[in-house]
Amino acid sequence: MQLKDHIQLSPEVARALKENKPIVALESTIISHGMPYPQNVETALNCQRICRENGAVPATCAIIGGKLCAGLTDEQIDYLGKEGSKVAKASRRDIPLLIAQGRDGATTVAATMIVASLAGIKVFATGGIGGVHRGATETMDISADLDELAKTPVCVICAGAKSILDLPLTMEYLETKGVPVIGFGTDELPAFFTRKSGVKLQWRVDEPKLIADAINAAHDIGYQGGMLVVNPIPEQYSMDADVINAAIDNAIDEAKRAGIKGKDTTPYLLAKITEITGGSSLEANIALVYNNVKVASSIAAEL
Ligand code: PSU
Ligand code: MN
Repeated sequence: MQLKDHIQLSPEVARALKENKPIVALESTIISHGMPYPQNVETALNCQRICRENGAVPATCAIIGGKLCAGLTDEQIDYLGKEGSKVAKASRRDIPLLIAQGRDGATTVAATMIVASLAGIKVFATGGIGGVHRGATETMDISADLDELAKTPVCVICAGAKSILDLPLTMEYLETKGVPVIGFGTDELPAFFTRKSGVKLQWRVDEPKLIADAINAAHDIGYQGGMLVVNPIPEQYSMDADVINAAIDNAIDEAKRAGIKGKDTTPYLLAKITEITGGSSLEANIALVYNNVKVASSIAAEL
């Protein structure tokens, strides 16, 4: 088999690629493992709508029946949301065997970057990326998302990373790996639920056009790796730092006590935080994803 036999583009995505129209990739771990049903499905469908309203074609990515899919039907999105954690969480390391077994996988940021890149999609919007976990000096728990950003030429738009992670160490790691981290209208790394983290950024850009120019330049020169655009949660949805940080500390304690490890850590913490905050963190999470999809669409339109 060849590469094209492993990839399945939706008709809308295939047409947009042929006609060089703006396209935004979207991930599916956030659907199956990042949010509860039915908010996960509602959010995924709304992301697609927001893309279209902003002139871009949405390409929600997943592995379905062993195919690397860019562009899903509403039924497939509903399936990924309803099945939830029964669907494999698919990161880079899981791709070959899921294909070989003809199985389904909800793709993480790392795996979605791989699918997007193979399909020829340059821009990808999500909520938050994985990173260096707190205590990583002991556990070595560092998300494969970070190494993917150093390898695969896709620009990821996110709201920074949750402080379930060690944000200063995450930035150090990205610096070592040579990943451009660009603040969209900010000098500071946003902390997902809040607009500030205290971690300064090297680059601030206020116009989508300049980011698009940088993406084009990177592709022109065959630059290895992607870029990370960090876009703060809109003011009116940002959470009280003390409230959310207490919830996060609490969730991390519970994860430790329950002995959660490896790929289960992030989904466990996300669910716990939603539970502890009585859903208010989920509302903020959804709002910031929509905002990222909007910015990603405007970047894709300028390519
Ligand atoms: N952070 C979030 N929401 C998410 C994730 C991270 O705020 O849904 C998901 C993304 O799919 C990300 C993955 O790529 O978790 C990272 O998992 P890990 O830390 O196991 O690499
Ligand atoms: Mn991990």
